Amino acid sequence: MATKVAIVEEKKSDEGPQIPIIDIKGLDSNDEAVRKRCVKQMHDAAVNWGVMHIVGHGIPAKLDKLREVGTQFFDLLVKEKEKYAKDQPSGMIQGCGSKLANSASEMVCHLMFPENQTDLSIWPRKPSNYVDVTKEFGQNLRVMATKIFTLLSLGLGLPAEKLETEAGGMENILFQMKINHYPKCPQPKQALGVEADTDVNYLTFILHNNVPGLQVYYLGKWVTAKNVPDSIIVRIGDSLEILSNGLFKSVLHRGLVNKEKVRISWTISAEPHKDKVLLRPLPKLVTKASPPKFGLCTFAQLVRKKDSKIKDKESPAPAAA
Ligand code: AKG
Repeated sequence: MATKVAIVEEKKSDEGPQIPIIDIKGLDSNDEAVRKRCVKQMHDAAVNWGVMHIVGHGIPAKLDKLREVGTQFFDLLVKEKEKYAKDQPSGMIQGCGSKLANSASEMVCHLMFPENQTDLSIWPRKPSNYVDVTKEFGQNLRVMATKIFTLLSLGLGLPAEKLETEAGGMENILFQMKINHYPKCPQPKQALGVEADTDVNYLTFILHNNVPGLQVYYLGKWVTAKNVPDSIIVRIGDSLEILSNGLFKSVLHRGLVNKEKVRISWTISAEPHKDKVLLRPLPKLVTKASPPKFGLCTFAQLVRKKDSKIKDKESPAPAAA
């Protein structure tokens, strides 16, 4: 039976602009006007917001199952979870650990797709159906990701498959699963679950246990993502902003903790292989009127550049001689 999670009452959720909701069933419609409307809605959301709620994806039952096994994993005793502890000194970045802004938080990470590159030995073994449920969800999510790339590609005036192919296709777009577990926080205003940042990847797919906390920055204000039944939130990241020559917005976001409820979120990052994909504005989007806004780089180079910018910001200014 699926775990039922109470929805925390959202205050002021109807005030001001809200993250757009896009029903992607429209892509498969026989009616051309419906398909065109769906493409336009997706394009406008990617350009103006860089984030959207996706509904009509056809996998609601899988979301409940995924929430159930993830929640059960975090209910395990610490000793059991330590079996999956990240081995950071050895460079192993998958596993279970605590690297969020709020150190009481925990997370578990592992590659989910392509399946031939995953290492099942580091996926949680408990609950016993974790692997099957997560694998099945991954296969469904991969299909949905193609639909999103297709809609975005058509919205840019490109052939349907162009954007995903340029992004690395089935082999070189990696899907990394991360489950964040944020304990209740008596002083939520003093702590952030995830600090404000943009994603460095192409797309992030997010679901949570119906406890709101994700905020995105829109027109000078933080907007909280409301609970939209059965939706998967999709955020645009820096790598897709580059391919679109700056047309799509890599959205600034942060994650809040909750005073009364444990918050769990599942984020699946779709990102380029670290050195097999060259990121650069797609040639069709570069014109005299719209020169390239970004240079050529691999994902590994982009990540390094971003990390060093963050470090520069954090390190104190050198003392005057
Ligand atoms: C992240 O882990 O990158 C997030 O943005 C988490 C979002 C959330 O907890 O809702």
